[in-house]
Amino acid sequence: MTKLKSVLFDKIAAHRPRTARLNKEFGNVLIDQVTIGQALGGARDVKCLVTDISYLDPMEGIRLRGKNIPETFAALPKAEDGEYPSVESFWYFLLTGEAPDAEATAEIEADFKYRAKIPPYVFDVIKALPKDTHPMVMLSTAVLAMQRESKFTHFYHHGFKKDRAWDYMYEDACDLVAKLPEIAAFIYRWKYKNGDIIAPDTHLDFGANFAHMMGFPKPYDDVARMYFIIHSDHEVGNVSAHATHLVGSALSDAYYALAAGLCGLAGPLHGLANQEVLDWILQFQKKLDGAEPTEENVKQALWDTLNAGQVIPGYGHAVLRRTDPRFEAQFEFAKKHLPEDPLFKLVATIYAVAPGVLKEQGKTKNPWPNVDAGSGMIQYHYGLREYDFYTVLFGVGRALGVLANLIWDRALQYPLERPKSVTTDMLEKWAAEGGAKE
Ligand code: NMX
Ligand code: MLT
Repeated sequence: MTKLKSVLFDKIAAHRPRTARLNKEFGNVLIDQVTIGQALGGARDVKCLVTDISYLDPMEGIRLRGKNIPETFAALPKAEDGEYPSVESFWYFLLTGEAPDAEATAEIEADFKYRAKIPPYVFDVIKALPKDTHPMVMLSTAVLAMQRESKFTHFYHHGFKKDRAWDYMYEDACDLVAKLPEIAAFIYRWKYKNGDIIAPDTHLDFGANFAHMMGFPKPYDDVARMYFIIHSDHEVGNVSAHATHLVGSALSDAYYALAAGLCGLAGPLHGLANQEVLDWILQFQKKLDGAEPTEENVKQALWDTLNAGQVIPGYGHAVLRRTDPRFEAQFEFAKKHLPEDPLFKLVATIYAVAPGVLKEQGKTKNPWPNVDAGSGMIQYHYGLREYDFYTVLFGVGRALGVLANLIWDRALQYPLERPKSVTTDMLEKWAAEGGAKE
Protein backbone atom coordinates (compact mmCIF):
# COMPACT_ATOMS: atom_id res chain seq x y z
CA MET A 1 0.00 0.00 0.00
CA THR A 2 1.34 3.50 -0.80
CA LYS A 3 1.97 5.92 2.06
CA LEU A 4 -0.82 8.11 0.67
CA LYS A 5 -3.37 5.33 0.85
CA SER A 6 -2.35 4.23 4.33
CA VAL A 7 -2.40 7.83 5.68
CA LEU A 8 -5.79 8.29 4.04
CA PHE A 9 -7.02 5.07 5.61
CA ASP A 10 -6.11 6.38 9.10
CA LYS A 11 -7.59 9.84 8.42
CA ILE A 12 -10.87 8.30 7.26
CA ALA A 13 -11.06 6.04 10.30
CA ALA A 14 -10.48 9.07 12.56
CA HIS A 15 -13.01 11.24 10.73
CA ARG A 16 -15.93 8.83 10.47
CA PRO A 17 -16.97 9.04 14.15
CA ARG A 18 -17.15 12.87 13.88
CA THR A 19 -19.65 12.71 11.02
CA ALA A 20 -21.57 9.85 12.65
CA ARG A 21 -21.85 11.75 15.98
CA LEU A 22 -23.00 14.97 14.28
CA ASN A 23 -25.63 13.03 12.38
CA LYS A 24 -26.83 11.02 15.37
CA GLU A 25 -26.69 13.54 18.21
CA PHE A 26 -27.02 16.89 16.45
CA GLY A 27 -28.95 16.06 13.29
CA ASN A 28 -31.71 18.54 14.18
CA VAL A 29 -29.48 21.56 14.88
CA LEU A 30 -30.43 24.37 12.49
CA ILE A 31 -27.58 25.76 10.34
CA ASP A 32 -29.57 27.70 7.74
CA GLN A 33 -32.99 28.75 6.50
CA VAL A 34 -34.16 29.03 2.89
CA THR A 35 -35.98 32.03 1.48
CA ILE A 36 -38.19 32.22 -1.60
CA GLY A 37 -35.42 34.29 -3.21
CA GLN A 38 -32.92 31.48 -2.67
CA ALA A 39 -35.31 28.77 -3.91
CA LEU A 40 -35.86 30.76 -7.10
CA GLY A 41 -32.31 32.10 -7.22
CA GLY A 42 -30.06 29.11 -7.70
CA ALA A 43 -29.82 28.20 -3.98
CA ARG A 44 -27.24 30.97 -3.57
CA ASP A 45 -25.59 30.83 -0.10
CA VAL A 46 -27.79 27.96 1.20
CA LYS A 47 -25.54 25.95 3.52
CA CYS A 48 -26.34 22.34 2.72
CA LEU A 49 -23.12 20.73 1.51
CA VAL A 50 -20.12 19.56 3.53
CA THR A 51 -16.49 19.24 2.49
CA ASP A 52 -13.22 19.59 4.38
CA ILE A 53 -11.07 19.83 1.28
CA SER A 54 -11.59 23.54 0.65
CA TYR A 55 -13.58 26.49 1.95
CA LEU A 56 -14.39 29.73 0.12
CA ASP A 57 -14.68 32.82 2.26
CA PRO A 58 -16.30 35.69 0.29
CA MET A 59 -13.83 38.27 1.60
CA GLU A 60 -10.69 36.17 1.77
CA GLY A 61 -10.97 33.71 -1.11
CA ILE A 62 -10.21 30.04 -1.26
CA ARG A 63 -8.43 28.02 1.39
CA LEU A 64 -7.34 24.56 0.31
CA ARG A 65 -7.10 22.32 3.37
CA GLY A 66 -6.95 25.49 5.48
CA LYS A 67 -4.22 27.18 3.45
CA ASN A 68 -4.60 30.13 1.08
CA ILE A 69 -2.92 29.95 -2.34
CA PRO A 70 0.52 31.39 -1.39
CA GLU A 71 0.57 29.22 1.77
CA THR A 72 -0.31 26.15 -0.31
CA PHE A 73 2.53 26.82 -2.74
CA ALA A 74 4.93 27.40 0.17
CA ALA A 75 3.90 24.28 2.10
CA LEU A 76 4.53 21.72 -0.62
CA PRO A 77 7.79 20.33 -2.01
CA LYS A 78 8.78 21.95 -5.30
CA ALA A 79 8.91 19.92 -8.47
CA GLU A 80 12.41 19.12 -9.72
CA ASP A 81 13.79 22.24 -11.49
CA GLY A 82 10.56 24.09 -10.79
CA GLU A 83 9.33 27.06 -8.77
CA TYR A 84 5.95 25.43 -8.11
CA PRO A 85 4.97 22.26 -6.25
CA SER A 86 4.44 19.08 -8.18
CA VAL A 87 0.85 18.09 -8.89
CA GLU A 88 1.62 14.74 -7.25
CA SER A 89 2.48 16.38 -3.92
CA PHE A 90 -0.62 18.56 -4.20
CA TRP A 91 -2.81 15.46 -4.72
CA TYR A 92 -1.45 14.04 -1.45
CA PHE A 93 -2.17 17.38 0.27
CA LEU A 94 -5.73 17.64 -1.07
CA LEU A 95 -6.56 14.13 0.08
CA THR A 96 -4.89 14.20 3.49
CA GLY A 97 -4.34 17.84 4.48
CA GLU A 98 -0.64 17.07 4.96
CA ALA A 99 2.45 17.90 2.91
CA PRO A 100 4.13 14.71 1.70
CA ASP A 101 7.84 14.06 2.15
CA ALA A 102 10.07 13.37 -0.85
CA GLU A 103 9.57 9.62 -0.56
CA ALA A 104 5.75 9.82 -0.55
CA THR A 105 5.83 12.23 -3.50
CA ALA A 106 8.09 9.91 -5.48
CA GLU A 107 5.74 7.05 -4.67
CA ILE A 108 2.77 8.93 -6.15
CA GLU A 109 4.82 9.83 -9.23
CA ALA A 110 5.60 6.14 -9.76
CA ASP A 111 2.00 5.15 -9.04
CA PHE A 112 0.64 7.69 -11.55
CA LYS A 113 3.08 6.47 -14.19
CA TYR A 114 1.84 2.94 -13.68
CA ARG A 115 -1.78 4.10 -13.98
CA ALA A 116 -1.25 6.53 -16.87
CA LYS A 117 -1.52 4.06 -19.76
CA ILE A 118 -4.55 4.94 -21.84
CA PRO A 119 -6.64 2.17 -23.40
CA PRO A 120 -6.16 2.57 -27.18
CA TYR A 121 -9.92 2.73 -27.85
CA VAL A 122 -10.03 6.13 -26.10
CA PHE A 123 -7.96 7.67 -28.89
CA ASP A 124 -10.23 6.04 -31.47
CA VAL A 125 -13.28 7.54 -29.75
CA ILE A 126 -11.73 11.03 -29.86
CA LYS A 127 -10.67 10.59 -33.48
CA ALA A 128 -14.20 9.48 -34.42
CA LEU A 129 -15.58 12.89 -33.43
CA PRO A 130 -15.69 15.63 -36.07
CA LYS A 131 -12.53 17.78 -35.80
CA ASP A 132 -14.57 20.91 -35.11
CA THR A 133 -16.11 19.32 -31.98
CA HIS A 134 -15.42 21.46 -28.93
CA PRO A 135 -12.41 20.11 -26.98
CA MET A 136 -14.54 19.92 -23.82
CA VAL A 137 -16.83 17.44 -25.62
CA MET A 138 -13.73 15.45 -26.60
CA LEU A 139 -12.51 15.46 -22.99
CA SER A 140 -15.81 14.49 -21.35
CA THR A 141 -16.47 11.87 -24.05
CA ALA A 142 -13.02 10.35 -23.49
CA VAL A 143 -13.63 10.20 -19.73
CA LEU A 144 -17.05 8.62 -20.17
CA ALA A 145 -15.74 6.15 -22.74
CA MET A 146 -13.33 4.79 -20.12
CA GLN A 147 -16.16 3.94 -17.71
CA ARG A 148 -15.78 0.26 -18.59
CA GLU A 149 -12.45 0.38 -16.69
CA SER A 150 -14.15 1.36 -13.42
CA LYS A 151 -12.99 -0.67 -10.42
CA PHE A 152 -15.73 0.92 -8.29
CA THR A 153 -18.50 -0.32 -10.58
CA HIS A 154 -16.94 -3.78 -10.72
CA PHE A 155 -16.87 -3.79 -6.91
CA TYR A 156 -20.49 -2.62 -6.81
CA HIS A 157 -21.56 -5.66 -8.79
CA HIS A 158 -19.29 -8.09 -6.91
CA GLY A 159 -19.74 -7.91 -3.15
CA PHE A 160 -20.19 -4.18 -2.57
CA LYS A 161 -19.72 -2.97 1.00
CA LYS A 162 -20.43 0.66 1.84
CA ASP A 163 -17.55 1.09 4.24
CA ARG A 164 -15.01 -0.12 1.68
CA ALA A 165 -16.43 1.86 -1.26
CA TRP A 166 -13.91 4.71 -0.85
CA ASP A 167 -11.03 2.36 -1.61
CA TYR A 168 -12.44 1.55 -5.05
CA MET A 169 -13.33 5.20 -5.65
CA TYR A 170 -9.72 6.02 -4.76
CA GLU A 171 -8.54 3.52 -7.37
CA ASP A 172 -10.78 5.03 -10.07
CA ALA A 173 -9.86 8.58 -9.08
CA CYS A 174 -6.10 7.91 -9.21
CA ASP A 175 -6.47 6.08 -12.53
CA LEU A 176 -8.34 9.06 -13.96
CA VAL A 177 -6.03 11.77 -12.63
CA ALA A 178 -3.00 9.90 -13.98
CA LYS A 179 -4.55 9.54 -17.44
CA LEU A 180 -5.91 13.06 -17.93
CA PRO A 181 -2.69 14.87 -18.99
CA GLU A 182 -2.10 12.52 -21.90
CA ILE A 183 -5.76 12.63 -22.97
CA ALA A 184 -5.81 16.45 -22.82
CA ALA A 185 -2.53 16.74 -24.72
CA PHE A 186 -3.75 14.23 -27.29
CA ILE A 187 -6.89 16.31 -27.88
CA TYR A 188 -4.74 19.42 -28.33
CA ARG A 189 -2.27 17.88 -30.77
CA TRP A 190 -4.98 15.95 -32.63
CA LYS A 191 -7.26 18.94 -33.06
CA TYR A 192 -4.80 21.79 -33.62
CA LYS A 193 -1.44 20.26 -34.59
CA ASN A 194 -2.43 17.97 -37.45
CA GLY A 195 -2.44 14.91 -35.23
CA ASP A 196 1.30 15.23 -34.60
CA ILE A 197 1.13 13.43 -31.25
CA ILE A 198 4.04 13.62 -28.79
CA ALA A 199 4.50 10.46 -26.71
CA PRO A 200 4.70 10.82 -22.92
CA ASP A 201 8.10 10.93 -21.23
CA THR A 202 7.94 8.61 -18.26
CA HIS A 203 10.85 10.36 -16.53
CA LEU A 204 8.87 13.56 -16.03
CA ASP A 205 6.42 14.60 -13.33
CA PHE A 206 2.74 15.38 -14.07
CA GLY A 207 3.30 19.07 -14.97
CA ALA A 208 6.53 18.60 -16.93
CA ASN A 209 5.14 15.62 -18.83
CA PHE A 210 2.05 17.62 -19.75
CA ALA A 211 4.23 20.49 -21.04
CA HIS A 212 6.31 17.98 -23.01
CA MET A 213 3.24 16.28 -24.60
CA MET A 214 1.73 19.69 -25.46
CA GLY A 215 5.01 20.64 -27.14
CA PHE A 216 5.81 23.69 -24.98
CA PRO A 217 9.28 24.32 -23.49
CA LYS A 218 10.08 25.57 -19.98
CA PRO A 219 8.71 27.35 -18.04
CA TYR A 220 5.43 25.87 -19.31
CA ASP A 221 5.96 22.95 -16.91
CA ASP A 222 5.60 25.41 -14.02
CA VAL A 223 2.70 27.19 -15.75
CA ALA A 224 0.92 23.84 -15.96
CA ARG A 225 1.62 23.00 -12.30
CA MET A 226 0.42 26.41 -11.09
CA TYR A 227 -2.62 26.29 -13.35
CA PHE A 228 -3.75 22.79 -12.29
CA ILE A 229 -3.27 23.57 -8.60
CA ILE A 230 -5.15 26.89 -8.52
CA HIS A 231 -8.05 25.52 -10.57
CA SER A 232 -8.45 22.35 -8.53
CA ASP A 233 -11.07 23.12 -5.93
CA HIS A 234 -13.45 25.93 -4.95
CA GLU A 235 -15.50 24.22 -2.27
CA VAL A 236 -18.29 21.95 -3.44
CA GLY A 237 -21.17 24.28 -4.41
CA ASN A 238 -19.71 25.41 -7.76
CA VAL A 239 -21.32 23.80 -10.80
CA SER A 240 -18.57 21.32 -11.74
CA ALA A 241 -17.92 20.16 -8.17
CA HIS A 242 -21.58 19.98 -7.31
CA ALA A 243 -22.46 18.06 -10.49
CA THR A 244 -19.68 15.55 -9.80
CA HIS A 245 -20.79 15.16 -6.18
CA LEU A 246 -24.47 14.82 -7.13
CA VAL A 247 -23.89 12.15 -9.77
CA GLY A 248 -21.49 10.30 -7.45
CA SER A 249 -24.17 10.27 -4.74
CA ALA A 250 -26.17 7.81 -6.90
CA LEU A 251 -23.10 5.53 -6.56
CA SER A 252 -22.24 6.27 -10.16
CA ASP A 253 -18.49 5.74 -10.50
CA ALA A 254 -15.81 8.39 -10.96
CA TYR A 255 -15.96 8.22 -14.77
CA TYR A 256 -19.69 9.03 -14.88
CA ALA A 257 -19.39 11.64 -12.16
CA LEU A 258 -16.35 13.46 -13.57
CA ALA A 259 -17.86 13.51 -17.09
CA ALA A 260 -20.94 15.22 -15.58
CA GLY A 261 -18.76 17.76 -13.77
CA LEU A 262 -16.80 18.53 -16.94
CA CYS A 263 -20.04 19.13 -18.84
CA GLY A 264 -20.98 21.71 -16.19
CA LEU A 265 -17.55 23.30 -16.39
CA ALA A 266 -18.10 23.80 -20.13
CA GLY A 267 -20.81 26.44 -19.52
CA PRO A 268 -19.97 30.12 -20.27
CA LEU A 269 -20.97 31.25 -16.77
CA HIS A 270 -18.48 28.70 -15.35
CA GLY A 271 -15.22 27.38 -16.81
CA LEU A 272 -15.82 28.42 -20.41
CA ALA A 273 -15.41 32.03 -19.29
CA ASN A 274 -11.62 31.69 -19.72
CA GLN A 275 -11.99 31.23 -23.49
CA GLU A 276 -14.61 33.98 -23.57
CA VAL A 277 -12.15 36.39 -21.93
CA LEU A 278 -9.57 35.76 -24.63
CA ASP A 279 -12.21 36.06 -27.32
CA TRP A 280 -13.33 39.41 -25.89
CA ILE A 281 -9.73 40.67 -25.73
CA LEU A 282 -8.84 39.60 -29.27
CA GLN A 283 -12.02 41.10 -30.72
CA PHE A 284 -11.28 44.32 -28.87
CA GLN A 285 -7.72 44.39 -30.26
CA LYS A 286 -9.10 43.82 -33.75
CA LYS A 287 -11.48 46.76 -33.38
CA LEU A 288 -8.59 48.95 -32.22
CA ASP A 289 -6.96 48.24 -35.58
CA GLY A 290 -3.45 48.97 -34.36
CA ALA A 291 -4.36 51.85 -32.02
CA GLU A 292 -3.08 51.72 -28.41
CA PRO A 293 -5.51 50.43 -25.76
CA THR A 294 -6.30 53.17 -23.27
CA GLU A 295 -8.49 53.28 -20.18
CA GLU A 296 -11.02 55.27 -22.22
CA ASN A 297 -11.36 52.88 -25.16
CA VAL A 298 -11.35 49.82 -22.85
CA LYS A 299 -14.12 51.43 -20.77
CA GLN A 300 -16.13 52.11 -23.92
CA ALA A 301 -15.74 48.49 -25.10
CA LEU A 302 -16.89 47.20 -21.70
CA TRP A 303 -19.97 49.41 -21.85
CA ASP A 304 -20.65 48.22 -25.41
CA THR A 305 -20.62 44.62 -24.10
CA LEU A 306 -22.98 45.45 -21.25
CA ASN A 307 -25.28 47.49 -23.49
CA ALA A 308 -25.47 44.52 -25.88
CA GLY A 309 -26.93 42.55 -22.95
CA GLN A 310 -23.81 40.43 -22.44
CA VAL A 311 -21.78 39.75 -19.33
CA ILE A 312 -18.17 40.87 -19.01
CA PRO A 313 -16.42 37.50 -18.97
CA GLY A 314 -14.00 36.89 -16.13
CA TYR A 315 -15.71 39.33 -13.78
CA GLY A 316 -18.20 38.64 -10.99
CA HIS A 317 -18.67 35.65 -8.73
CA ALA A 318 -21.48 33.86 -6.96
CA VAL A 319 -19.60 33.81 -3.63
CA LEU A 320 -16.50 36.02 -3.79
CA ARG A 321 -16.78 39.72 -2.94
CA ARG A 322 -13.20 40.68 -3.77
CA THR A 323 -10.57 40.06 -6.45
CA ASP A 324 -10.14 36.30 -6.76
CA PRO A 325 -6.80 35.26 -5.18
CA ARG A 326 -6.41 32.83 -8.11
CA PHE A 327 -6.48 35.86 -10.44
CA GLU A 328 -3.91 37.53 -8.19
CA ALA A 329 -1.64 34.44 -8.34
CA GLN A 330 -1.71 34.56 -12.14
CA PHE A 331 -1.30 38.33 -12.22
CA GLU A 332 1.81 38.07 -10.01
CA PHE A 333 3.20 35.31 -12.24
CA ALA A 334 2.63 37.50 -15.32
CA LYS A 335 4.19 40.56 -13.65
CA LYS A 336 7.32 38.51 -12.97
CA HIS A 337 7.58 36.49 -16.17
CA LEU A 338 5.85 38.49 -18.91
CA PRO A 339 5.67 42.14 -17.79
CA GLU A 340 6.06 43.49 -21.33
CA ASP A 341 3.46 41.24 -22.94
CA PRO A 342 0.80 43.42 -24.63
CA LEU A 343 -1.93 41.02 -23.52
CA PHE A 344 -0.82 41.28 -19.88
CA LYS A 345 -0.87 45.08 -20.17
CA LEU A 346 -4.38 44.93 -21.60
CA VAL A 347 -5.58 42.57 -18.85
CA ALA A 348 -4.09 45.06 -16.34
CA THR A 349 -5.96 47.95 -17.99
CA ILE A 350 -9.21 46.00 -17.95
CA TYR A 351 -8.58 45.25 -14.25
CA ALA A 352 -8.10 48.97 -13.65
CA VAL A 353 -11.41 49.99 -15.24
CA ALA A 354 -13.86 47.05 -15.31
CA PRO A 355 -14.73 47.08 -11.57
CA GLY A 356 -15.69 50.77 -11.89
CA VAL A 357 -17.83 50.10 -14.95
CA LEU A 358 -19.60 47.18 -13.25
CA LYS A 359 -20.14 49.22 -10.08
CA GLU A 360 -21.62 52.03 -12.16
CA GLN A 361 -23.91 49.58 -13.96
CA GLY A 362 -24.97 48.42 -10.50
CA LYS A 363 -26.15 44.88 -11.24
CA THR A 364 -23.40 42.52 -10.20
CA LYS A 365 -22.83 41.84 -6.50
CA ASN A 366 -19.12 41.41 -7.18
CA PRO A 367 -17.38 43.70 -9.70
CA TRP A 368 -13.96 42.09 -9.26
CA PRO A 369 -12.09 39.66 -11.55
CA ASN A 370 -12.39 35.90 -11.05
CA VAL A 371 -9.89 33.17 -11.97
CA ASP A 372 -10.80 33.27 -15.67
CA ALA A 373 -9.89 36.93 -16.17
CA GLY A 374 -6.16 36.19 -16.04
CA SER A 375 -5.59 32.66 -17.21
CA GLY A 376 -5.68 33.13 -20.98
CA MET A 377 -2.97 35.81 -21.11
CA ILE A 378 -0.39 33.39 -19.69
CA GLN A 379 -1.36 30.50 -21.93
CA TYR A 380 -1.34 32.79 -24.97
CA HIS A 381 2.10 34.12 -24.08
CA TYR A 382 3.59 30.63 -23.98
CA GLY A 383 2.13 29.68 -27.34
CA LEU A 384 -1.20 28.07 -26.46
CA ARG A 385 -3.26 30.35 -28.66
CA GLU A 386 -6.15 28.02 -29.53
CA TYR A 387 -8.25 29.48 -26.76
CA ASP A 388 -11.22 27.15 -27.07
CA PHE A 389 -8.84 24.64 -25.46
CA TYR A 390 -8.49 26.67 -22.24
CA THR A 391 -11.42 25.05 -20.44
CA VAL A 392 -9.77 21.65 -20.94
CA LEU A 393 -6.85 22.93 -18.84
CA PHE A 394 -9.35 24.05 -16.20
CA GLY A 395 -10.93 20.57 -16.43
CA VAL A 396 -7.67 18.72 -15.78
CA GLY A 397 -7.07 20.91 -12.72
CA ARG A 398 -10.67 20.70 -11.52
CA ALA A 399 -10.54 16.89 -11.74
CA LEU A 400 -8.07 16.89 -8.81
CA GLY A 401 -10.55 18.66 -6.53
CA VAL A 402 -13.76 16.94 -7.54
CA LEU A 403 -12.19 13.47 -7.48
CA ALA A 404 -10.62 14.09 -4.06
CA ASN A 405 -14.10 15.08 -2.89
CA LEU A 406 -15.64 11.97 -4.43
CA ILE A 407 -13.24 9.74 -2.48
CA TRP A 408 -14.15 11.49 0.77
CA ASP A 409 -17.87 11.40 -0.13
CA ARG A 410 -17.69 7.60 -0.23
CA ALA A 411 -15.38 7.48 2.81
CA LEU A 412 -17.92 9.39 4.90
CA GLN A 413 -20.77 7.49 3.27
CA TYR A 414 -22.70 10.58 2.25
CA PRO A 415 -26.11 9.42 1.02
CA LEU A 416 -27.98 9.98 -2.20
CA GLU A 417 -28.46 13.72 -2.70
CA ARG A 418 -32.11 14.55 -3.12
CA PRO A 419 -33.26 18.08 -2.17
CA LYS A 420 -37.00 18.75 -2.10
CA SER A 421 -38.78 20.83 -4.73
CA VAL A 422 -41.99 22.82 -4.23
CA THR A 423 -44.50 24.41 -6.62
CA THR A 424 -45.10 28.06 -7.50
CA ASP A 425 -48.58 27.74 -5.91
CA MET A 426 -46.91 26.74 -2.65
CA LEU A 427 -44.51 29.70 -2.82
CA GLU A 428 -47.45 32.09 -3.42
CA LYS A 429 -49.33 30.62 -0.47
CA TRP A 430 -46.29 30.93 1.82
CA ALA A 431 -45.66 34.46 0.52
CA ALA A 432 -49.24 35.45 1.51
CA GLU A 433 -48.92 33.76 4.92
CA GLY A 434 -45.51 35.26 5.69
CA GLY A 435 -43.66 31.95 5.59
CA ALA A 436 -44.12 28.21 5.31
CA LYS A 437 -45.94 26.78 8.31
CA GLU A 438 -45.38 23.10 7.52
N1 NMX B 1 -21.01 41.27 -16.39
C1 NMX B 1 -22.26 41.76 -16.48
N2 NMX B 1 -23.25 41.49 -15.63
C2 NMX B 1 -22.94 40.68 -14.61
C3 NMX B 1 -21.67 40.16 -14.41
C4 NMX B 1 -20.67 40.47 -15.37
N3 NMX B 1 -19.44 39.97 -15.29
N4 NMX B 1 -21.68 39.39 -13.30
C5 NMX B 1 -22.93 39.42 -12.83
N5 NMX B 1 -23.70 40.20 -13.62
C6 NMX B 1 -25.14 40.43 -13.51
C7 NMX B 1 -25.86 39.09 -13.58
O1 NMX B 1 -26.00 38.65 -14.93
C8 NMX B 1 -27.16 39.41 -12.89
O2 NMX B 1 -27.96 40.13 -13.83
P1 NMX B 1 -29.55 39.91 -13.90
O3 NMX B 1 -30.05 40.37 -12.58
O4 NMX B 1 -29.95 40.74 -15.05
O5 NMX B 1 -29.75 38.43 -14.11
C9 NMX B 1 -26.73 40.40 -11.82
O6 NMX B 1 -25.46 40.94 -12.23
C10 NMX B 1 -26.57 39.76 -10.45
O7 NMX B 1 -25.69 38.67 -10.56
P2 NMX B 1 -24.76 38.25 -9.31
O8 NMX B 1 -25.68 37.84 -8.20
O9 NMX B 1 -23.75 39.29 -9.02
O10 NMX B 1 -23.96 36.98 -9.89
P3 NMX B 1 -24.40 35.45 -9.97
O11 NMX B 1 -24.07 34.81 -8.68
O12 NMX B 1 -25.79 35.31 -10.44
O13 NMX B 1 -23.46 34.92 -11.13
C11 NMX B 1 -21.43 34.71 -12.34
C12 NMX B 1 -22.06 34.74 -10.95
C13 NMX B 1 -19.97 34.32 -12.19
C14 NMX B 1 -22.13 33.64 -13.17
C15 NMX B 1 -21.57 36.11 -12.99
O14 NMX B 1 -20.84 37.05 -12.24
C16 NMX B 1 -21.14 36.12 -14.44
O15 NMX B 1 -21.93 35.84 -15.32
N6 NMX B 1 -19.82 36.50 -14.73
C17 NMX B 1 -19.32 36.47 -16.06
C18 NMX B 1 -18.98 35.05 -16.47
C19 NMX B 1 -17.79 34.54 -15.73
O16 NMX B 1 -16.78 35.18 -15.59
N7 NMX B 1 -17.90 33.29 -15.22
C20 NMX B 1 -16.78 32.61 -14.58
C21 NMX B 1 -16.98 32.39 -13.08
C22 NMX B 1 -15.80 31.70 -12.49
N8 NMX B 1 -15.69 30.33 -12.98
O17 NMX B 1 -14.70 29.96 -13.53
O18 NMX B 1 -16.61 29.55 -12.83
C1 MLT C 1 -14.99 27.82 -9.58
O1 MLT C 1 -13.75 27.77 -9.49
O2 MLT C 1 -15.68 26.80 -9.52
C2 MLT C 1 -15.63 29.13 -9.88
O3 MLT C 1 -14.94 30.19 -9.31
C3 MLT C 1 -17.11 29.17 -9.63
C4 MLT C 1 -17.59 29.02 -8.22
O4 MLT C 1 -16.84 28.92 -7.26
O5 MLT C 1 -18.83 29.05 -8.07
